[in-house]
Amino acid sequence: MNLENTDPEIYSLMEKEILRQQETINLIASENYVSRSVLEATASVLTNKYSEGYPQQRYYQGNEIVDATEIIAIERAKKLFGAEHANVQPYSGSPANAAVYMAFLNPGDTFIGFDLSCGGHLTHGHPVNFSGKTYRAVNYSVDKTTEKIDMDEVRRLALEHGPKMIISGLTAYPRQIDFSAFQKIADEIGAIHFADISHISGLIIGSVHPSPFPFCDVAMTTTHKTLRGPRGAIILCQKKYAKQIDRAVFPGSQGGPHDHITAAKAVALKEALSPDFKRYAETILANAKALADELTGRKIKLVTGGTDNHMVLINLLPLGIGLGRPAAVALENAGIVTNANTVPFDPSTPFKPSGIRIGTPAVTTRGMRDSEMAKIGRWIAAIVTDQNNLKLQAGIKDEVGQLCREFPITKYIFPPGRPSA
Ligand code: DSN
Repeated sequence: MNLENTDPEIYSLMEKEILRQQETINLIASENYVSRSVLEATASVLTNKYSEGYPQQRYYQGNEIVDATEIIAIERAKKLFGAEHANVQPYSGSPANAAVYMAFLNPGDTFIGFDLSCGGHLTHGHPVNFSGKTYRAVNYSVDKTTEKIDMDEVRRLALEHGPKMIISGLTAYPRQIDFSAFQKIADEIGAIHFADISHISGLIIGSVHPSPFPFCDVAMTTTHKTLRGPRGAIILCQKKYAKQIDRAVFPGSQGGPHDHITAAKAVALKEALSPDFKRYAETILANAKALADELTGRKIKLVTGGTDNHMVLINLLPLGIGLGRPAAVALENAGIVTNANTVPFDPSTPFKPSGIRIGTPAVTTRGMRDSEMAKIGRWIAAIVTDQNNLKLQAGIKDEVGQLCREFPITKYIFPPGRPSA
């Protein structure tokens, strides 16, 4: 590697990161390990190009190869999701959501989105975010007893506020989204239905979660979560909205697309079109259920009592308020990487939340299955119920190291021959 010679400081940090990823169990619900092919495209010479505009309509010369690459990515995205139009240029989820809002709303217009503290995203109308500052955001939450999205509340808010847009989508919610129920409400009031499928697009592709297509007006997915591609996003919409979406992305909110990432998106989309990907999605789900069963069997309280997607939310309130972060730190001490998360109606703050979010996309890519989920569930239960026990954390860290050696990330990411980190 040339980097080793030209910038040993950065090179050595990257080597350390390989080691960190190899030696820890990644349960961050929004992360994954991309394939070597996706990494290769990400690190390609396409990073050298500027290509404002769209295929055959660029503002710079020299875009023959970029055009061909982007067209392949667009066609694969449309085929994969059954969408009429795809824009593959968004840099990531937040800019993509900003473009969708710009396409359909004017500043001050009302939209309805899922409350952050109950499982929605920051860009679904939180007051500190551009979405809550630019538009009039009304948030729906979950039912206090079931902790599931309360569609009656969504309808009531829709009728009361007459939003121009209704967002269905999640970032920390362990149950299926009923896209057809959202559609019915949007149709009733003549609103745009925008499905933010970032977390679950891989599950939708694998047919283990209902799809919002073909009926929703517009959908957005990041490409680096269950979809297992590079960091970025894609907007999918009905043909009648193609122009306004494209104009909202460029020139509305972005400049030149990241062409190396477009190529990597195309590569990931091809991988997702393979039959193997369906098995991958099925296994993500089976692993999440196995993890949830192990935790509930050990008397750990889960938001909604379980899962039917790729994530599990642990509610630590029975142990105390605001214990999410110390629990996440204790787990990391043992080599298990998670994130602290709010639980519905959390009496604490998002910075000191009372839960932990875990997910199975990355461990599934790594090859782990039921029996590994049982082990991991046992370790998590032991650590979160005894958070100050450093000896316990050290003991589990050894076992985690052993498990990680049995499932080297190098097997998936790097070519045979590269020594395990
Ligand atoms: N940060 C992402 C997640 O972890 O869900 C959402 O943008």
